[in-house]
Amino acid sequence: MKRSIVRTATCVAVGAALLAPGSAQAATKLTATVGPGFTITLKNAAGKKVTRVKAGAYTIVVVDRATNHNFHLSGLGVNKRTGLAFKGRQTWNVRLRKGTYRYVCDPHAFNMKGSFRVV
Ligand SMILES: [Cu+2]
Repeated sequence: MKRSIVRTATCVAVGAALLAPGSAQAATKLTATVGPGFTITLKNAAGKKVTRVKAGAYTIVVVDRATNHNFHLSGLGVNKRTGLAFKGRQTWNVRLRKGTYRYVCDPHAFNMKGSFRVV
């Protein structure tokens, strides 16, 4: 009886340590969307267009809705893209560093593009 109480207390303590702020920073989630029309966007969890974010770990869910468009993100330490013919969802775990990052649809980079600052 006594032993099981000790074990329970240990589990709670370990769980609390994992959730403690700063101990293991969770990645910030962003959503990238391209297509089906000639649109490309990168939004935060609040649904706002990303223009400026803090350096750190990010999980980018890429929703590629067309086989004639792709999503290509590039910047310091990052160069990732979906295949042009690919249609579906991908999840990218990236570390964004200070600087400017750009995203485009490669075949339509002239007007399907965006950028944001990492500070
Ligand atoms: Cu395109």
